[in-house]
Amino acid sequence: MCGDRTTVNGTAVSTEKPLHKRTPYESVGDFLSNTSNFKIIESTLREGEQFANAFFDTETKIKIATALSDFGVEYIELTSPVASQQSRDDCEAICKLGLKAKILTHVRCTMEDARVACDTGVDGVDLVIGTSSFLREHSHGKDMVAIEKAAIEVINYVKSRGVEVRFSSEDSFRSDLVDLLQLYRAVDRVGVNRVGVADTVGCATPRQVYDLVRTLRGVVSCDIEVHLHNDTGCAIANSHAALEAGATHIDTSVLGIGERNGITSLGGLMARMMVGSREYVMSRYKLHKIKEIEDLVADAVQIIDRRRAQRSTVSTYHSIIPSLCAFTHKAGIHAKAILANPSTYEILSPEDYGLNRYVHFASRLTGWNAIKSRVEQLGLTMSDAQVKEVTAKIKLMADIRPLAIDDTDSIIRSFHLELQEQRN
Ligand code: AKG
Repeated sequence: MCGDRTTVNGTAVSTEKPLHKRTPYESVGDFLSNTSNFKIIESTLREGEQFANAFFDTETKIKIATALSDFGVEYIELTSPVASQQSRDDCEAICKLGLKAKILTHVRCTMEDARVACDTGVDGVDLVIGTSSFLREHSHGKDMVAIEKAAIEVINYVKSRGVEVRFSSEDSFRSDLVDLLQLYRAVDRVGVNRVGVADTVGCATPRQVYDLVRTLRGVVSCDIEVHLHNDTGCAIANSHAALEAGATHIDTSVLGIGERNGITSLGGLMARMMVGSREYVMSRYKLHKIKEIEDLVADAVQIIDRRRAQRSTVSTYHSIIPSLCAFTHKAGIHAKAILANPSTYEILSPEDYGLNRYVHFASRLTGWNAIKSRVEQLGLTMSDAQVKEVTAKIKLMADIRPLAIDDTDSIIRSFHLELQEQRN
């Protein structure tokens, strides 16, 4: 009855909906929907650091974290402190800034990682472990029983440290639904603060996201976070579908940067949510700051030229499908699995596009499996222990400045030379 006037306590009031609230697609509000009640977990400084071109020094991380907190995001997620010494120092430094946003760090679901994470002073720890058969086989080798046991032990530990804890199943959409629900129910029972659903390879459609989150909503009482990759261009639509189904937290990154084609972009999500939830968005987030933040990050990862060509409030870089980096794999755990079986982290094949797969091996996030593969490509021979030693040297250098392929190759070659000299 848009446009009607009615009387409340004797006073005539207009019941007409403001223009921005009217859409031709309005339906009876779903009681599950959180489209006007969600929180943002901003992961530019974690997922975004996994973007092929990203190298954030301490000063840049502090600028980005401060700008995001000022913008209004509720949480800022940082790279694992276990990734490198500088990652740990930066995490501690950001925790000490006293930002309004809560600071999280993202670690593997192990006691070793959780201990280091809790020692940094973060407000919350995001735990992750792969649950699809791809990742169970090629990443960590654990079955569901072992995953549940580890999850409960680590969650209890983080809680005992008085730190907020989230548990996420990597590659949720290619995991067995029954296994997944059983695992989520078990972690909910021990009092996890949030469970995370991850579309790790970007294969899910909005309908599949809606169905899984809605089912999960009936199984757990804790909050539900979603982490949605953009390989098939559905990340923003999937985020909206997740909120409609009852998700409470959405992971974003500025410009959508991340592994391969990245994840839900902060600017894109804001644009989507402004249409149906303008009041909520305007009450929490300083939208007028988004351009400044996008420029800050675009400068830091050197994609400014592309953006200038296509300026928009909806981030454009990762809307190019497949983007230049769609088949680039950077994080240590990704590299290990992708080298064993490309399907672990790819839903599309580079060959179909006439492109090549690239396993990044020159950053602080690089793991020893990627270096082992490079050592082999260079025709050199080293034991696993020696590869781990040279990986530590590469990470040390990568903490200081961005490394080119040649830099990494010369660290490997000179280490190999030293080994040969020791032998002679
Ligand atoms: C992914 O699965 O793509 C991740 O980056 C981890 C997501 C999560 O921790 O929820």
